[in-house]
Amino acid sequence: MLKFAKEFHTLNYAIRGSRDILLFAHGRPDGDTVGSALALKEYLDSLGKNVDIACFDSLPDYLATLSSATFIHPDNLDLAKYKLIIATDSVERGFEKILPRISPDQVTAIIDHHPDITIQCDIMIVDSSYSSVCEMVYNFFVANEIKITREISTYLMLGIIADTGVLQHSNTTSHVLEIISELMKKGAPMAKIINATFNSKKISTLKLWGRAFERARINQENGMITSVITKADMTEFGATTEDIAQVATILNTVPGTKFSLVLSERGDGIIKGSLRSEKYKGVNVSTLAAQFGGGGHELASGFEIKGKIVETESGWKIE
Ligand SMILES: [Mn+2]
Repeated sequence: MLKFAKEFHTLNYAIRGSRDILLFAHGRPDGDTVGSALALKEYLDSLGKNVDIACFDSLPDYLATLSSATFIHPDNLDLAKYKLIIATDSVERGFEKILPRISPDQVTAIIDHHPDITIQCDIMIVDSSYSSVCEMVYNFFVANEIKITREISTYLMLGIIADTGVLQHSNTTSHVLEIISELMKKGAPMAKIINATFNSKKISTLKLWGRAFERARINQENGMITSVITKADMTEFGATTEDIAQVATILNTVPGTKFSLVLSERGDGIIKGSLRSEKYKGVNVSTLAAQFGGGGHELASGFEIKGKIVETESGWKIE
């Protein structure tokens, strides 16, 4: 039997019984939170529901070719009017701020594939063995025998392509490839999705990457490849935090390294550490992230610390 079959049925029952439904996408939205929210919205629209998507940030520019959806800041919504609220992907990036404003007679649901989720909702569909929330939402559609339209297939593929790094990360299971095949049959434009998410690079991105790659150093003792990105770099190239996202993944491809660490300044004195590894390298980066109060997956995790990145004669250091 399909995992979460019971929860998927309960969620669909709640959907059918609610007229006003709110979907919640996490802050600094990525392809998975966007794709899963938009796929669900397509379905809810087809049922004639009143649906809004709440997010603390707007839809990123690079996804504008795939959707013209509007994300609404939660402060601009009457949260009390929604009978059902569904949060998708990495829900501890904003949803925890919404929950205290929800009354007990509203139904809440989480669909997430991040480990160590601590918030509690009425319907919990959380399992870190999935590649993406879009994979889980695909299973939701299958469990409820919901028709997967071309639009739904496009949005689901977006999330899977984004979270598997175009089917390259170790979370690309045979089941993921079966789903991709099904979504292609339904009309999902795979090349267009890959172009939108990975293949088109702004000049600001390339310049920032160039700077980060130039600074990369390998520690021969532990196999760590590391680099830093300062606030000044971001300003110089007009780069956004989205431009940083793939640096750690690319550094991790250098032969002979065991894992990558990219430290980037995010303003307000916060430095974000992004860690990546690969299964065959035998390093669990989530334990490293945990040492700095962070978390995530075995092969992709992160943490935040307070400080500033400063260049010294012997290299970079955190003050
Ligand atoms: Mn995800």
